[in-house]
Amino acid sequence: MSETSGADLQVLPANLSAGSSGFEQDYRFEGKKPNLSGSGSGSGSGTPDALKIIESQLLSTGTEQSDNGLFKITSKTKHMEISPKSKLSSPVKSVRSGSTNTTAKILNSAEETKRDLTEKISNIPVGIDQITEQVKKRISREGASFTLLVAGDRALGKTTFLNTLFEPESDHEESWMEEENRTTEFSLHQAELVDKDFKLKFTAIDTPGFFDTNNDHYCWVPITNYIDEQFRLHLYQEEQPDRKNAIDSRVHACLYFITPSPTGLTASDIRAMKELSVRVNLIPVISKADTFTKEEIAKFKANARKVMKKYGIKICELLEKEELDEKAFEDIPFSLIGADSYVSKNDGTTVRGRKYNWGVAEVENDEHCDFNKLRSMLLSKNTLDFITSTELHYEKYRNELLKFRLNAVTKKADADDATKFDANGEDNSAELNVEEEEIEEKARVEEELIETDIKIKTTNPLDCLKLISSFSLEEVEDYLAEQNPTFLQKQHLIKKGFSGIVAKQEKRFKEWKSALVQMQNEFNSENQALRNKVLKLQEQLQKLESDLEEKPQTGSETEAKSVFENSVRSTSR
Ligand SMILES: Nc1nc2c(ncn2[C@@H]2O[C@H](COP(=O)(O)OP(=O)(O)OP(=O)(O)O)[C@@H](O)[C@H]2O)c(=O)[nH]1
Ligand SMILES: [Mg+2]
Repeated sequence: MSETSGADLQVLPANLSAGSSGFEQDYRFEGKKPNLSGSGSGSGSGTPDALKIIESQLLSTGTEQSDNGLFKITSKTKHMEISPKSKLSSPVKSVRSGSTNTTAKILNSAEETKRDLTEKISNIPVGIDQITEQVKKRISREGASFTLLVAGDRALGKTTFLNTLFEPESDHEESWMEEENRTTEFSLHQAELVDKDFKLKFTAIDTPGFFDTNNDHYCWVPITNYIDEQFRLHLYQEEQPDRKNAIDSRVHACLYFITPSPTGLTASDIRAMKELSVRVNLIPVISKADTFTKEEIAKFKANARKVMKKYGIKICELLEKEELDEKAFEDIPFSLIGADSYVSKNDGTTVRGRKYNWGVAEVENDEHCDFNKLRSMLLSKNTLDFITSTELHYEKYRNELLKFRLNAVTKKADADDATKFDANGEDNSAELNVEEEEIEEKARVEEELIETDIKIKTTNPLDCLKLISSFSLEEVEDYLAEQNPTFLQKQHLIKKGFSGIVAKQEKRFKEWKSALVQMQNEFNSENQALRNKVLKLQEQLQKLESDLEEKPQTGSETEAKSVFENSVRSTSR
């Protein structure tokens, strides 16, 4: 992964403000100007106070804005009447050492004091309502940061969408087949949006199409790894003594580009969205909506929603809990048309869109696609909801990771105790060797560590912390690397390949062994035949010798005998 400024979104000096009037004038961009102006005819058009809405979201919890611009405190905020109570703290403390009578007296007087103070304070303009003003100021000072990631298969218009959102004019011909237009690595593009005194640091992350990951089954892994890594990074940063320079790179929303296939969602789409939806606010979008008719899009959407429900794919799962306007989700998956250039319509007006013989497919026309709805959801209406719900996703991840570390230590300690001493209490650690079954068992135990609820022996936070720290970060990283699905798949393939080689060699060995046995049998039978021949000859020789001993030998007979003996010897050899 690398961080690039990107050809599309080059960074401009901050003093180069974009636009010349109204909303545009109020924005200053570091990077290309985001397309927030809503110049089209859709519902998102004319959203000059896009960031104001974010600001109001930041302040919306239990507050509302009054006419004079100050913030009233609702019943929720009023609950913060803490000054009278805090003044009571010292009498309450003395109750512990005093008698029952004294306690009753103190409590009565405390009640009276509280009543008096409440009466007084409600008549004095203390200015508690100014807290909201303080919050507003703080948020204005600190701003907010929002990170959006785009994912999906190759050539679905991910980069074009980001360009459309940030509005750079395309300077290249449409030639996506050419290598240079393909996104081959994760690239981060940043822009600072400034609306009056509110700042939003917007980060867009472009990712390579799944086709380029060369692994159809686990196409989603690079994306989920990236999201998890940012959570871990945040967790590690939180543990640092100095967090001043900590960078929050967590992903707040993921736009998933669904393949516009006439047969509906593909298997890769389903697998990828299922994995993404448990980690991040997932917003599925149908790319290249201009390749469908209106009816087809409606049908595609309905079908996609049905399939997602069937497979348990939650759209912005945690965002849904934020008491949102239900309508916000009605159009999901949003249909999108991407175009990084302007075209002229028959009436002479220029719009961002794609020109065809039959007319123009407009990006910012609600009749043509949901670009405006998506933009307003991301950059104005729900920005803060995305940010706050990401905290919940992070909390879930953090909880699981810390629990895992804690449990791993507990289990490791138990396992050490169990394996180090056998039933007789004898140390057998020298005999331990890593067998394949053991590896499988290890994987099973590790799986269990995550899934089962932890039986932590201690509830003391300090002890917990000590235990967690004893499972080193290296061990965590090693474990996570080992659990990476692509790693497991590779491991499985290697194991399978290895087993194949072993089986092949075993077969060859068996064949070779049986051939050897056969050769040995043949040799033995040949040997036996020769031995029989020798025995026969020896018998003949003995017979001849006994015959010779009976009658005197002539010279030629002696010669014949020695020739015969020699031949017998050479045969037996
Ligand atoms: N018809 C149509 N074409 C589109 C649309 N959006 C993008 N395209 C075209 O599709 C091609 C691929 O667009 P990209 O934006 O490069 O797609 P990508 O998803 O970033 O591709 P990778 O980086 O390779 O994964 C380009 O030729 C775009 O002009 C759209 O909404 N409709
Ligand atoms: Mg791309």
